[in-house]
Amino acid sequence: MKLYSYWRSSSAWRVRIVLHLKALPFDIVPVHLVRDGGEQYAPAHLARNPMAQVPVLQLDDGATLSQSVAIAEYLDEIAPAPPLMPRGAADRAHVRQLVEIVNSGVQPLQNLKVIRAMQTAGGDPNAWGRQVIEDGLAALQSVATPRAGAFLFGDAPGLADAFLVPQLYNARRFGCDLSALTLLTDVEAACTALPAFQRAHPDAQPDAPPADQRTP
Ligand SMILES: N[C@@H](CCC(=O)N[C@@H](CS)C(=O)NCC(=O)O)C(=O)O
Repeated sequence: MKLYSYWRSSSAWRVRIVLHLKALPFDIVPVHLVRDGGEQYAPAHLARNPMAQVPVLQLDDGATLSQSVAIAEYLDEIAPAPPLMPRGAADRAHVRQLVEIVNSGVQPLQNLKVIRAMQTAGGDPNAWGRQVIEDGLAALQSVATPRAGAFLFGDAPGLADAFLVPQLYNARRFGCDLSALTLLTDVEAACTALPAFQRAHPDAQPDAPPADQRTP
């Protein structure tokens, strides 16, 4: 499989976490989201994903999949071990709820396209991004708390954790106050100790620029 990815894309990072948790072999194909106006707008990439976004997973038969939730659930179905979703319907819905708080309630409000549009309109994209992330993560912690263990759901890493960790990275880039979100940062610490999460980190990606050339 090939993963069209950008080192700092939180959505591509989710999929990298899942691929590494499942120990599935894959090659990274970098798509630079900033250089030359953004390689996501190149015709070849638009053919893979008309949304002009990463991630895109190309399967061995050439078929392509976009949308990190769909990709992650596909991977969980073709490679069931270790499972990233619980078994019972109510527990599965609970985990999907956590995933969607990040996937549809936070990240789309602070993605590159929104931030650029807000800059063009003369708004304050940093204040906006900070607010939507702080609000969303507070909600995530509140909903997760009753069923959390060492991870967001129970004591094994799962799909919700793959969405949490990249979002916390974005939160720090926006200067969010995470001091009250101790469940989330404790879970992040548990994730960060795992090799799969370490290998998926932006700094470990082949397209990560040298450390002295990275913007904060
Ligand atoms: N819902 C999509 C979101 C994908 C997304 O927002 N990707 C961002 C990077 S994290 C992107 O490619 N942005 C390019 C742009 O905004 O121009 C998913 O979960 O895969």
